[in-house]
Amino acid sequence: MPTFKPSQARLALALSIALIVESCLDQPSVTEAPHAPHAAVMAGPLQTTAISPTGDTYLNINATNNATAATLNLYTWPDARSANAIVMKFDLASIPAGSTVSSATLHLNLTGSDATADPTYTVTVHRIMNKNPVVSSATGYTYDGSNAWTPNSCCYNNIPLAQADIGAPVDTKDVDKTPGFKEWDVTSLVQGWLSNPAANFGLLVNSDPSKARDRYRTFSSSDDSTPSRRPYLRVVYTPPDTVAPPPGLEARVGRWSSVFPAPIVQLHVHLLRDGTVLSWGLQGDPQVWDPATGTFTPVPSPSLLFCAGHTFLGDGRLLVAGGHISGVRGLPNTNLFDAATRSWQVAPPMARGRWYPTTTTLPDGEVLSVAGTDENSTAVPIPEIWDGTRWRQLTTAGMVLEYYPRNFVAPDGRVFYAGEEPPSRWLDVTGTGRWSDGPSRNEPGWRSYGSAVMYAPGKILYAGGGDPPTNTAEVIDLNDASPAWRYTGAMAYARRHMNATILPTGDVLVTGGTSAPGFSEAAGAVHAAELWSATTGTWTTLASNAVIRIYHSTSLLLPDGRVLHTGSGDGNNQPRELSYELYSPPYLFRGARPSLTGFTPTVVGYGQTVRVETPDGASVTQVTFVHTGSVTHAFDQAARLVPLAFSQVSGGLSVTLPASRTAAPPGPYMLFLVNGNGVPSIGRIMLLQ
Ligand SMILES: [Cu+2]
Repeated sequence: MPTFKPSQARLALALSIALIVESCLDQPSVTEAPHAPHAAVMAGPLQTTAISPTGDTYLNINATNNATAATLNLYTWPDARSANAIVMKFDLASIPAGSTVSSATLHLNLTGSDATADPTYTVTVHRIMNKNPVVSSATGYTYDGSNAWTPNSCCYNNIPLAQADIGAPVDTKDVDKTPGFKEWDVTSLVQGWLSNPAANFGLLVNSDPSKARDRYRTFSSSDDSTPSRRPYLRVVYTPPDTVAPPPGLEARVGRWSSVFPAPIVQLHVHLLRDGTVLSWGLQGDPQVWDPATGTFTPVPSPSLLFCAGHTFLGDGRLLVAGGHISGVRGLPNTNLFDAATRSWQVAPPMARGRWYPTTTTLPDGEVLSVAGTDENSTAVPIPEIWDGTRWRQLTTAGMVLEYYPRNFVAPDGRVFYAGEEPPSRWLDVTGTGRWSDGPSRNEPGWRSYGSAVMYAPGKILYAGGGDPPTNTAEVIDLNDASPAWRYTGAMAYARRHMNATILPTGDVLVTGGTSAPGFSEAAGAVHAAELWSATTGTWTTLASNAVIRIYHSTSLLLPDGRVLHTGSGDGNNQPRELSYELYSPPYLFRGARPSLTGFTPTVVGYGQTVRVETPDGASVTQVTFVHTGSVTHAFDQAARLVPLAFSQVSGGLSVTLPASRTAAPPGPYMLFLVNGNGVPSIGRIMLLQ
């Protein structure tokens, strides 16, 4: 295996820059209307599914059946009358009987609106009762081609539109004219259908009977030629306990959810303090996604955040350093996102622009920003430090590094650069800064677009990367007197553009990426997830996801123990994957999870002891603190795991929070209880300050 010389390395860097060509497709962005969260995530193996209609149509005031139309129409005509109504039917057979439905939402993609100045149109969703319409023949006159919907004179000119055979609205939404998915809460409807399938006659989406004539809204139907625009029902449910099947397949390989639409390519993803997920890509506004409801809410940013660096501050805000001008030209901008207000704050910029920098929260709460290319596409050698108010330069620490360096705070307080190039390095951030040489990895090539995590204080796993990609992985323990890289087990698949995600147990999940040589080749896409055991150093191959996720793919641990896997595209002329998937690791199928009951503080201090209420304290073998993730380009710039000391006390556990700021730099962490079966509780997010 040839060793890279610096000149070759620079050539490789230039080549990879040349290959990073962002696409500028002129497509409307798809957004979803804001929606109030209503269902807490439940304990147990929570399942999420997207159910397509078995049939959909709209009723007009004539005898025409519209079941094969590409649209679903709502129309007011004449004044203050519903001329159209949408009828949809869903088969819930894929949800096991006895499941508990925690939320169900109807998603319809708005494609057209009347041209009046009136911005709103009120759309209601109703249960269909009494008559069971046949979608393929239902019209405004009849429900099945032979029998009247209703004989009464409910409607204009005595024209029935099923208006007498529907229940009260289960949800009412003012639908504005912004194209994209809109949603209605139909939880009660789906709960009713599940408990009594014989009464599932479908639902009716009604026009606004308060408007003047010719107001309308048009949505995509199941016959739309683009699958991602079609309507669906999103159902979150918990199967009955008796269904839990260890030692079944899922207890060994986990389970992937259906594929859900996303309004943007989620190539930067961050778990916020309130359990929601902030994401952005090249095109469209940043979005906040609520895992409890599946809702996306746009949060437009002050400047283009694509290709920035990002990490969390001690106060829980996300700091975003840099951004995108074009090509490899970076903005110097500093933006802060506050989850509490869902708003951005603009802060003083860095000295130079940065495109593809890495930011690292330091033990004292300051933030280091390293590498990237500036406004003129020139590599930025001088690191900068954010002190909470402004940036200062580490003028004696000049070093040109590859994009998105894999940097970590080490136990001695220095910053350890693990790669991508084979020699690792140390950065002393005191004073004006100083670099020193570190040990070289064993893998001779660069681990470009491989993924590295600090899975325990001072302990780093660096897996995959390179071109051609490698399946090897290496570990280093920075607590050793003379730290040295050594090989750990190799993955089943070589990968680059994959993501390593620390799980609550301390094991590391790897998702996505490609095995093929080249910058990002779909032909080599890896769908199987793999799990690395921190105790044995071996890998287990897990279930496979559906979508090709390579360059610009991301993965993020959620508080409920599932992993969000999304992104791919918005660059390198690759397909823009406007979708996400959710992975339930095997631990969610290995019996009951420890429950955290009662209050836990949202802000905690170093060395503090916290009493955690749980009825399952006796079964808990591990308590962990996992930093909330801030992920892009195959690297989480924030996540690390810190094991916590604990003892049994009456009614729960006494947990001691980290005393060391180098082991656990300030910021938001998830507290997990893990039992002897390796099953984690739902995480509680708290700010360590
Ligand atoms: Cu990129």
